Amino acid sequence: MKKIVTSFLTVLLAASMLAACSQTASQPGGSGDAGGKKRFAIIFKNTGNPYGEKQMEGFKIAIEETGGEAILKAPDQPTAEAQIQMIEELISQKVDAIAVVANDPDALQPALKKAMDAGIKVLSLDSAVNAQSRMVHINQADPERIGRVQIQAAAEMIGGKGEIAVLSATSQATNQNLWIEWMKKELEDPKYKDMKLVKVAYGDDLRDKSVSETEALLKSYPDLKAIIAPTTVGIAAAGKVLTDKGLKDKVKLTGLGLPSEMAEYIESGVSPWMYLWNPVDVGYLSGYAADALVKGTITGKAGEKFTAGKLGEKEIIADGDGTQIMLGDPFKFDPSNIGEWKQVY
Ligand code: RAM
Repeated sequence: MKKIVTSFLTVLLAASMLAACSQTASQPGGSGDAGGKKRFAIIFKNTGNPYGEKQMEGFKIAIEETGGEAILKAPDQPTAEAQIQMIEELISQKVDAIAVVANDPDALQPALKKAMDAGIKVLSLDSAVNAQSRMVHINQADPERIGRVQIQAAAEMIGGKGEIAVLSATSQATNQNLWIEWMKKELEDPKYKDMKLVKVAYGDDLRDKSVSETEALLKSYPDLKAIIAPTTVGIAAAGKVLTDKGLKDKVKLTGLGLPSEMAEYIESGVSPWMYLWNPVDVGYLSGYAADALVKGTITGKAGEKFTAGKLGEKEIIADGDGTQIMLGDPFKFDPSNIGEWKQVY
């Protein structure tokens, strides 16, 4: 019996080695079985986030405009481990580029370095990986402006007085953590001396958790005057909780929201105004940057320029010890324009 099993395993092993060889042979230069097309992967933080879907949609449009094939991925949970597994799979599939919206700034480094060593072009967008793990980062807007403007908005909404809380995404999210750092710097200005940040809560960009974290904030801080949610999932969840509890006039809400999800709360006054950028464009710019990296038009160095389709010419600029490409400025959504924008994204 043992002999039969052993020889069966030997045959199986030989067959799988053959299969592996033929797979490698059919994927010269990494362009694989996409009919000679280059393959560009994007990995978002997690599934179930309409903002992420819009970003991936923009990436796909750009990749198709440039003649490539887009691979859209997102794990169920917003963890680094799940993204590492996806990166490993994409390395073995020999894709040409990987664009990642990181769930952790440092944890993806070994996997992304392995990808770059294998000749795969690596970039991050929206939520960055550290400078060693990428060739370039695609930034939606200046993090300082994004952070400061949210404190300025909350201060205006509550007359510069009272307790405020932040409802964020995950505790490891590079983008939200950077924005929160800038919020704290803005709060150091003496003009905010009567405002107090009592808590940063994490809803993990999961709808139910964001709802329960909002409820917990309201319970723990009965005098809370404002919630700042720098995440589209968080702000929509908080909007629903404040609406359901009839707290519109007691607790103000601002942050970063998707107009299509936030229109009802902007119109009702639960969130007097909020900010965002065009997530489709963040993905689109990333698609063109990935294409330029693969074609060798850019290598990720500051000063290099390329044409990003309908967005026109873009330049790579320094970002700490790495580089980035900036999309634009955060945009303010209020009752005067939300009706128009809710149709767009
Ligand atoms: C959520 C995600 C995303 C962030 C937006 C503002 O959708 O956390 O990364 O950029 O909010």
